[in-house]
Amino acid sequence: MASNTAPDYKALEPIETREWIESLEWILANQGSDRVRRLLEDLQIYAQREGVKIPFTANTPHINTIPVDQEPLYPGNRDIERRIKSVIRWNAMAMVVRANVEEAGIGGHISTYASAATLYEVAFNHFLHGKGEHFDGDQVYFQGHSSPGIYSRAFLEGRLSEEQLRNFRRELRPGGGLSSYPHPWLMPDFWEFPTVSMGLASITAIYQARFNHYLEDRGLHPSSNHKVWAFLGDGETDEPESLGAITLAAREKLDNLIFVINCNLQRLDGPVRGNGKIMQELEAAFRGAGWNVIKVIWGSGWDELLAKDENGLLVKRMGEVVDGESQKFSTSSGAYIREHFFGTSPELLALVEHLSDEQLRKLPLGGHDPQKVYSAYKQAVEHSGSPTVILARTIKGYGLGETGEGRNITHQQKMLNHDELREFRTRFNIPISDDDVIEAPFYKLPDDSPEMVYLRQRRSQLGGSVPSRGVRCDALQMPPSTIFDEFQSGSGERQVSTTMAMVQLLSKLLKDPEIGKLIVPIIPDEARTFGMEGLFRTIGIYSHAGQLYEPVDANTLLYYHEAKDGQLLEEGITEAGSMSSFIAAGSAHATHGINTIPFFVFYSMFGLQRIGDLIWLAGEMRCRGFLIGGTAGRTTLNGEGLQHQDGNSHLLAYPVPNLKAYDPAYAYELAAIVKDGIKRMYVEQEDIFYYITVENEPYVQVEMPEGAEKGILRGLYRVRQGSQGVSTPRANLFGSGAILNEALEAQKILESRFNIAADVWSITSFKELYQDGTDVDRWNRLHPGETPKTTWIEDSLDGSDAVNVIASDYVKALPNSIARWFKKAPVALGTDGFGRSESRPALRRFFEVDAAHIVVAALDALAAEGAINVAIVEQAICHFEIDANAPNPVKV
Ligand SMILES: Cc1ncc(C[n+]2csc(CCOP(=O)(O)OP(=O)(O)O)c2C)c(N)n1
Ligand SMILES: [Mg+2]
Repeated sequence: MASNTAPDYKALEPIETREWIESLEWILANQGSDRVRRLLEDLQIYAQREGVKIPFTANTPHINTIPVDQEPLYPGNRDIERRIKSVIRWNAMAMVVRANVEEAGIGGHISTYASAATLYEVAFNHFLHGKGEHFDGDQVYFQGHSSPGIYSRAFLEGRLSEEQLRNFRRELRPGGGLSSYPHPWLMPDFWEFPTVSMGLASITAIYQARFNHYLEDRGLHPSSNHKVWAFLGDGETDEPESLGAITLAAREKLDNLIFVINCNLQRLDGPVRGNGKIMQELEAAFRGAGWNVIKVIWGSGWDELLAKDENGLLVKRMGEVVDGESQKFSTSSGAYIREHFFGTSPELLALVEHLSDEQLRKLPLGGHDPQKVYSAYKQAVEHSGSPTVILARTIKGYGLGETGEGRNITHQQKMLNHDELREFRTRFNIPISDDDVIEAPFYKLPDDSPEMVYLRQRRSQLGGSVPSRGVRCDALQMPPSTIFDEFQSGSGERQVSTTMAMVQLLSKLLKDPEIGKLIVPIIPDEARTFGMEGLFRTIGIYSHAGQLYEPVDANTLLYYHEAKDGQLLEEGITEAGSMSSFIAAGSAHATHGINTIPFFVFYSMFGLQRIGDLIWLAGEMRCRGFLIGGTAGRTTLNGEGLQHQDGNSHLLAYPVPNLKAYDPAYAYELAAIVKDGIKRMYVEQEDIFYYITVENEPYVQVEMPEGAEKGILRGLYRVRQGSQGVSTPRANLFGSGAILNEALEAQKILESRFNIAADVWSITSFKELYQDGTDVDRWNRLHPGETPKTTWIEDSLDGSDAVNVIASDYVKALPNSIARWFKKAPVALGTDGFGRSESRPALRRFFEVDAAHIVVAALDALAAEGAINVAIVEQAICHFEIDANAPNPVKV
């Protein structure tokens, strides 16, 4: 009788699984792995369509990505390389220890380079290309805190003197010193990329790699096989900029880009992921984004154990240990490792029973094993179609002995005691005697030693030393002045905003046969906001892939035109990414020997405020170019509301030493500033860059007054003189940007209604005036017996006795910062406070920068010195319907 119970499927499972595996085995044997992969994909699609939920995993097992049998032969002499590396390790450590013995608290890092030495040395000996005669070389971003190791190698290569090493972090000493971190401003022949503000190396390296393609695709630079290498810390990857642009790198197929992440599992305070696994987390993120991920976890000593691990228990154990525990194993005895790592199962214990505790303790990690590191680098440079990230497992403070290796305090360690110095010396075999070692002397290999011969030969084969920076391009010729001159005659009746003028000027520059092609317009998804969409068609949007689709607006004049040789970098909504493009283009004079001229146009509120650290980096890196802050001015950008309304950026521009900042009111001011910028940066090769705000309020652009150019550039000039009646009280009204119009209106009111003559002045740059003033003050202070110099403000005002009122669309700190050079302290009007969505007149009334407030401020100043009656001020307040008891806008 047939049973009506269902078959026991559970019991059948092993048979069923076996059958499937056998089928796969047959296909694998007869048709290869590709067919198996496709079959599995088909199965997956089928299952998914039938509603089977397949959990996503972007991870591979926690073992090396490259199987042992696919490792290439190591091409160099490992013994010699180890000896070189040992000496570099020693000097790097000695540099920090000595600096701190001499001057307690001078700082420096030992443990970062100690963990990364093999990662760097394999690269230096086999991969990093210098700037040979016909080759740009690789662009290498060194982890900032590993700088002692990089200096130490340069010392061995004979590029730095012992005195310089002794002066690590003592840059003001006679003979010069070494800056703490990579810094092209301070060491312009050495460092190329400032990296120590964590996260910025990653994003700038990505855009650098993309910019290299851009130059090649546009025919500005011959194609080359140089690579961009970024050495990063695992803790550093928590910075949003570290991972924020990795999808772009994959999308753009940047196979010229290699990240090496030093996974020592530690950051400054402790473990990066005590309760998790940072390498697995990063693997998933990078694989998910489309990168080629190479994990280098285990050193060669583990190979035989993994080969014997037939049932996968060891791999499983490797995968389940959290990083906090791994860190503990890296500092523990062999007995502890045996008990706690392998002791979880008898099979695992059996796997290592032939190894002594000492051998167990010394099982190396992948990032300290040159063979494993070499294999990863080789695969990375040969890989095509996507960027590569190498995740290399190391120990923080490797070689620093029991107190330094893998401890949570290791990041801060600056000193070694005598025993530790001796131990370090012995471990790395440095020929320094017991007595001498306590001084931590620098050690130099004899010039004719096999190590030095090898080192020189390797570097010369790879095209010279790295890092190395230099400017290798000729100055540009100045474009014809007609491009700029036509802005001097004004716009007639037409109302034009400075943004429109900027776009016109840019279009003219783009058409110039000499410099046009060198201009790199960069926009974070705001072309239409600034009226720049015309550029889509005229110069094209850069896309390495060209345009693979017919754009929806193909039948219109200004269609969205992507092209492989497109000139415009339309970056999407990423100010940080756009700024990174600016940095790549703005430093191409040094990196590639090309004078590209970036114009990065953005919402001014999302510039210095949002990406100030990248702008600071651009300064350190001696970048050149124009940052154009569009829709600027807290009351000029009306309607948008508080997040967009910028009244801050000009103040934030103050601290960046080589950034010039201008807030022009008129098209001719703008043209004069850009013209001067091109001359200074590209003809005279000054390492400065520009921040210029432009605004979206249309008004009649007037003609340039005779001889105004000098004042425009220096920050202040007179726009309109008041009537010359000698007896009337006088006022000087200063305006900046669009608020200049309010000052002009105030002038009319003062004269017609109150019979007070006023001169109107345009302040094009508070920063220029401030720098000039402080510079003059300093000189006078240090030259007490000499005729004092005068400031541009004093020269311009020429002893004027008038009262002064300064109004801008920015915070009052700007006018107040220049107050001391006026004969009579100016009244500062500005837009401190959160913005509002409103009309321009309402906003200017609210922030007290409209013509009425300027008039009242001038009258009040005159009343205060007794030139007019107070009642006149009261009448004016009443007449303009100013609510004297309205709250201060900064408080509401
Ligand atoms: C933006 C920023 N924040 C903080 C620091 C301070 N800092 C310097 S090193 C460090 C820890 C670095 O850890 P990791 O990236 O893992 O590098 P490791 O030294 O371990 O290789 C920190 C927090 C910095 N340099 N930059
Ligand atoms: Mg770390």
